[in-house]
Amino acid sequence: MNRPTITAFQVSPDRGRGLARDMRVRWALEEVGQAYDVRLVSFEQMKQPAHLALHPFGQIPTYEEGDLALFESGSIVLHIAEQRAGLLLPADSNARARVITWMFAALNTVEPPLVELTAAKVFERDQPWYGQRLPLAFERARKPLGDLSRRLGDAQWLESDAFTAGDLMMIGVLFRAKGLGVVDEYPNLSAYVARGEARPAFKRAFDAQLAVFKHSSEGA
Ligand SMILES: N[C@@H](CCC(=O)N[C@@H](CS)C(=O)NCC(=O)O)C(=O)O
Repeated sequence: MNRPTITAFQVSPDRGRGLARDMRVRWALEEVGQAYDVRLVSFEQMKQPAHLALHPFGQIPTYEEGDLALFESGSIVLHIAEQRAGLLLPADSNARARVITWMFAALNTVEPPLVELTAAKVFERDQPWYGQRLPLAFERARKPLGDLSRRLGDAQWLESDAFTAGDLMMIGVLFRAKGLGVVDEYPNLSAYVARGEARPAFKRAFDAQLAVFKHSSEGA
């Protein structure tokens, strides 16, 4: 693999709490032991043609490696996992398909209502219908979380005894939602997230994104 370059916020609105989606890409790179470079972009730069050529929706993260340019954290993590077979994706093709299924479940089933709940709590607070909307948003987030909690049960990881890209993506999604006060209604999910956070690769990724924020705020 050529050394990749990813993009991240120049000044992350989360103040280095690891909530921006470059975190899961950094984590995957750390898990497979791939060194990488980071290009920091401002909100203004993200909407300029140069960045839009890489990311049609004007967001981070992006991923460049030789001739390849990717956007979407799920696609990027899958690509990284595929480059180093056996580390984040099992060799057996059925097991691999199951892991990829969990990646889709994380991004397609679990994350959307959590993003909606975040939007409700953060951006809709001043709306006259906020009081009615909030409980609905909580209920919608609880449905997939409750189902996931039942499925995970007492298991360490989703598919087998080994941590996979499915866990990385699911924990990446749940980790972002920790502050919403809904994931912690499910103690086994909180413990699952904590197991992910305890991984040395997670810590290295977290520290790297925090260092960017500290550096940017020192310069401000
Ligand atoms: N589905 C995309 C979502 C990317 C996304 O929402 N990125 C956020 C940061 S976490 C962003 O760039 N926000 C700035 C903006 O939309 O202007 C992914 O998973 O990569």
